[in-house]
Amino acid sequence: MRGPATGNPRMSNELFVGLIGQKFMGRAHSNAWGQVNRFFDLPRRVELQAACGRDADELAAFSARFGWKTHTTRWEDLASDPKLDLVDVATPNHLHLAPAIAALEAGKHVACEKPLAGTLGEARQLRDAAKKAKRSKTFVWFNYRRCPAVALARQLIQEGKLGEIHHVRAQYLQSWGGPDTPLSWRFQKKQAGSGAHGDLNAHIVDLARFLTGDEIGEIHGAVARTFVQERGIPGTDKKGKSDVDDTVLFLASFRGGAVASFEASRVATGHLNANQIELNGDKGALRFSFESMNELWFHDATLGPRTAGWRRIVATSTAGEHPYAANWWPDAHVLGYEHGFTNMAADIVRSIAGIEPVVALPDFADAYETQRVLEAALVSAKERIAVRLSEIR
Ligand code: NAI
Ligand code: SOE
Repeated sequence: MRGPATGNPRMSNELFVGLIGQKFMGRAHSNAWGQVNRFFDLPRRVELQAACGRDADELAAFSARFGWKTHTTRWEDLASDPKLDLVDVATPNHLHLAPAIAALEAGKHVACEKPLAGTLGEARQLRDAAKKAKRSKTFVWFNYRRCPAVALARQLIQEGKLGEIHHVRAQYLQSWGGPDTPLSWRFQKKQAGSGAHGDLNAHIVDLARFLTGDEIGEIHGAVARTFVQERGIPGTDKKGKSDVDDTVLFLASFRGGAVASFEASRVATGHLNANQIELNGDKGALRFSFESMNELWFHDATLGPRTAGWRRIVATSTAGEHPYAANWWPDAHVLGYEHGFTNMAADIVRSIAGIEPVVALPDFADAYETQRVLEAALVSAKERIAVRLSEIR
């Protein structure tokens, strides 16, 4: 059965998905779409219908491995395929805009990788296109929201366990960006938009907004540095310009009054994937670190100084009703990186069917707010000034 090329995405027992991107995120998303009906009871069965990637030689093997029915090297084929209900965009940042807008204009739901775009201008176009495509739903793969420990933190904060939040401190520290790392799209401003900032600060700004439920009102100061100016071009003995930041740090305050610090780096020697956040309120505090992703640390200050202290919660207990726990393994048979994506795929399918996700899903409008914060920090670093978010549209 063929659906309309424009208008309302079909509601049926299947959800036909097309994916653009066959490398890192292509693999993570393929795994999530392939696993989701095995672990979640959902109103629709995901069909891995069409995969798209630039590398024709690898694409056939990729499609066969992950179970995609068809494949193409032209992303335009996905946007125009009437069978598809949802197009999943997992390409470099400069290649989110065109496929996502084409898919929205064809009446499809769109799931797009983070950051929403490399630039604020492109992110705005995506937000506006999503608003115009009234029947389509949009999603952005801020996957860390769906680590059970992070989703639990959100629930505890909503229940008031932290009271009034005063401090948020977030870091995303990696160390793969030294001078020996060859040039790729990730180091080129035209393709990536920015470096560690859009790549890593995007995640922790999203986490901070998600966890607090508050919006950042002002950036007080920021610093951006590029330590490595040129890198080897793969397959040649030449070097090319590496023109994105390697690290960006900034201070901010939330509209509700909390103050925050953010730090993203690709040259933080000693750290591999230290995505970590701590929130301190007048009743308690929470902290999460992705390298121990099943754990949430909670300090309940209402217990008083005699017994209060940091408690380690292994956030995978079915009896404890930890988010997503019942869909996976017995208590503390811990989850990994890929489960965050599968949990998100489940919430996307639910959301398309009109069912509430376990915790809030970011759409293009939401991810645009994160992009405004990123832009404000860049302006702050460039101009050496404080920047109010109301100045960034
Ligand atoms: P990658 O470089 O590993 O893969 C990019 C893919 O895009 C390749 O399969 C390539 O064939 C495809 N591609 C490039 N140009 C194309 C074109 N014109 N037509 C069709 N396909 C094309 O990149 P990676 O790491 O998968 O990143 C992709 C996106 O995912 C980026 O926006 C990145 O920021 C985001 N990302 C998100 C992560 C998360 O935690 N949510 C983790 C890693 C990346
Ligand atoms: C590389 O820095 C990277 O893969 C990012 O692109 C992802 O968004 C992050 O989740 C892990 O690190």
